[in-house]
Amino acid sequence: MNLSERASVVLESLWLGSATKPAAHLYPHQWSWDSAFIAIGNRHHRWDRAAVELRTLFDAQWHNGMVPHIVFSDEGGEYFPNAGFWDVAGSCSPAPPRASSGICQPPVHATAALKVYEAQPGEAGLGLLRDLFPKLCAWHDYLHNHRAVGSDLAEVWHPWETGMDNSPAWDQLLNELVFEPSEVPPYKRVDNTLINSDDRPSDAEYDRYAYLVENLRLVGYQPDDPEQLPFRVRDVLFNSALARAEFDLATIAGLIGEDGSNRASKGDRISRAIEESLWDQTAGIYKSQNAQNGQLIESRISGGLMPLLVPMASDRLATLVGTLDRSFAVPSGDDGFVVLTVPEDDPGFDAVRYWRGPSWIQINWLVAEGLETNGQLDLASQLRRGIHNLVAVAGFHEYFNPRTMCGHGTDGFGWTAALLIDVANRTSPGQQ
Ligand code: 9WN
Repeated sequence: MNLSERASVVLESLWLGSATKPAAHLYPHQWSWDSAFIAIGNRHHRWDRAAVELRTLFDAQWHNGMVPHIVFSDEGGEYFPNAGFWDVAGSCSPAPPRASSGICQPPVHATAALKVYEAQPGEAGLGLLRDLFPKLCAWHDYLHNHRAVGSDLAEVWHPWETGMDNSPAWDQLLNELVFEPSEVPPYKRVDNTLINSDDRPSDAEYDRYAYLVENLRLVGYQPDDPEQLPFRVRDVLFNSALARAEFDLATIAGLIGEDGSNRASKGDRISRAIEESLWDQTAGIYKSQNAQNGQLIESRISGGLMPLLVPMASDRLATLVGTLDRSFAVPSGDDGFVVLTVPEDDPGFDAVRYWRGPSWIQINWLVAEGLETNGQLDLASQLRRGIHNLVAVAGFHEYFNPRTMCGHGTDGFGWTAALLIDVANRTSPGQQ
């Protein structure tokens, strides 16, 4: 069996009937941005599933347009925080249509929908786009109307919304939270009973995650006054994904005969705000902003490369590619490289702990996509080869230490398998 076929077996084993769980035990329900990446992989061999995956996710869309970060499945297993802990039915009015979490994840869905369409650009693809278009518009409008507080950039209100949950970028904000132990609802972790706890966040971090969920639950996850929230970040990855998704939504509009000009102008506005507010010239990288005081968050993390997802001005592009090469790129095989989440010389770097250094395949895939968007075709190919080389040696893990070519976190991971399929379909057939 070649690597792509083995990846298909992984995805098959994770199928829940109408969506794919990210991993068999650690993440046993549907996750928002995982599903987008899984659809991007499935479009090559299981187009039907790619389409169902996106439809199922959007069936759980809230009345205010938010796409929740977890959609709980009856087929799924034990997870913390479970549906009861979020209690969205008891806390929100109107109640969301499905059991879900009360927060969201990076908006990569229009990008995924367009890629799924491109694999089947006939009536089936157009039908999917027609169904998803109003839902994608409502999702993006939720972010503009409820998350862009005094800025064109959307805010995240929990580290889990960034997708890079345990990044050192959030350490200071989490450490500065002021709360009584009684404000942390009782909970029991499951994750550290399933995999090596050295790979996972600490208990002190989980207390803060649980406290932030409780804070949001108390206001039905829809605060009247977001400025009172204790964690508010204008995350660079989240907003770069949104800018790209607006341009992709404009393309979708054109394909189905709708007017997409307002989507493109929203994409322009966000891109401009990223350039104006999130660029750190001295560090040569974009940084997220603490919305409470407007200051940039010091850590250099791979999320700061994501403005590549839209076309950039040539001087910044050259600087950013230099930073990528100097601080993030690690060789992977003889003819490729991959990107770390945190540079090795950063004080927050940890080679194996979740989001504090290792390479994640979806981040690498996004960077390759961004390099291609900006005409850096050789680099994009080397990065895709690096992804392929890493997975070929280490297997379908959740994330990797590229220095040792070892996998970490859980195994049999959904987006690793899916994006391997996508990468293999874009490189020479011999590599599959
Ligand atoms: C919390 C599912 C998710 C990914 C996130 C990743 C991790 C969850 C967790 O797993 O987060 O959402 O329990 O740690 O950080 O990016 O979507 O794969």
